[in-house]
Amino acid sequence: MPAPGENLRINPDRLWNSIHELAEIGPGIAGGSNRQTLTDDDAKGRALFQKWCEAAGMSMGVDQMGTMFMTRPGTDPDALPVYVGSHLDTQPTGGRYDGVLGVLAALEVVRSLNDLNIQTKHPIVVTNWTNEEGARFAPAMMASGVFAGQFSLDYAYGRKDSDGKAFGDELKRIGWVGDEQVGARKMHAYLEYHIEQGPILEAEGKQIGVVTHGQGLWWLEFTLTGKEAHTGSTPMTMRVNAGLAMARIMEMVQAVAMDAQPGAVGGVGQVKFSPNSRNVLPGTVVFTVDIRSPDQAKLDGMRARIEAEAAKIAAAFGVGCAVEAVGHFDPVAFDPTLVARVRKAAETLGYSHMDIISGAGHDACWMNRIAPSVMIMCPCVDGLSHNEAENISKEWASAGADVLLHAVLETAEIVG
Ligand code: HGY
Ligand code: MN
Ligand code: MN
Repeated sequence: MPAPGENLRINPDRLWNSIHELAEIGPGIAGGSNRQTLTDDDAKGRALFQKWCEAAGMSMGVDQMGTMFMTRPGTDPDALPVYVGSHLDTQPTGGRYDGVLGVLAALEVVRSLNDLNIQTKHPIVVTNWTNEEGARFAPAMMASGVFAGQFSLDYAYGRKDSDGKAFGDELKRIGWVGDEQVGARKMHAYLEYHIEQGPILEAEGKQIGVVTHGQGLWWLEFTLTGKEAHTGSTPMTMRVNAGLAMARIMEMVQAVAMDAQPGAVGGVGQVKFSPNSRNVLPGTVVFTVDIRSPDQAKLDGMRARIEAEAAKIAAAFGVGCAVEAVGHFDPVAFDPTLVARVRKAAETLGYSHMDIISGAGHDACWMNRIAPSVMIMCPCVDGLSHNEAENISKEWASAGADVLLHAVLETAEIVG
């Protein structure tokens, strides 16, 4: 029986092939992925993942948010399971690896344990969280947020996409409303492997990111109300220009984030003009400001300043201004015991590593509130993510999966 040592590794080709087979479902237009949550492609991807897991001897449970829990039994039925997962939903112009790497590496850990005939005391549960991205239905990390008690099921079911479709209706439409109460499951620990989605590991020449912390986040949705008017015949002095007010607010957000350097980011990724006609000044402009920092005081200070200054900018243009927080979590400190276990696994395997703070949000950020949690990261080319050109090497992918294998084995406790 092999024990966690430098020769205990996953099967790189099998992991890599699974990633690219799944990528054929919900392909993007430039080589990446567009498998948005609760679409027919999401349903197809779920079905393929379920088939693979059941072929690896796992049994499926699904909760009322559609999250998939695939269990490999442990030798002690009373031992709380070790959960290992991430998400299979993608951005509209996402990459092949964001989320997918973590779910399929967790499956690869189970496949490797099967190959090696290794049993563990604790069950292992490979997890696919519904709607991590928050691209179609805000907020991000929605299902894991409900699981961690941050959002009610009703709130989540009522969230609407840009076509006015409700989350609950879409989950029902694709046939993935499970019978388990969300959050009823208890965890011994939660581990998540993910691409860095930033430039640090590649720039530092490190194979493994030992994730000690995660940035906190606010998503502030602004609704500016101007006056619809003709872009040609309305004199400049008579305009109630919500579009111009939005532009000034976006500039201000940039300035606030730059003033908060180092360790802060701020920007806008989504804007909706109404009526969005070329020759009509917008009556309404809705946009979401995304600000993040690992420092709680800095994060909350940026929010306060942005909301105060946005109100002044809107008033100066005679534009109505409403703001709603549609996403939030505080900065996260992951479990020190698990962090040390990840670092030790990288050292045992001879992989270069460094401690890192996660720039992006992940389901682990919510799990960390209810169970000891940790993340492992691998580099990505040019730090690029949420872009179809997102890219990693097979070597990077499998190094992190090897570390995941060892960290999971230490946590789930080998038997025999
Ligand atoms: O927004 C995030 O950080 C994650 O990609 N959902
Ligand atoms: Mn992700
Ligand atoms: Mn993402």
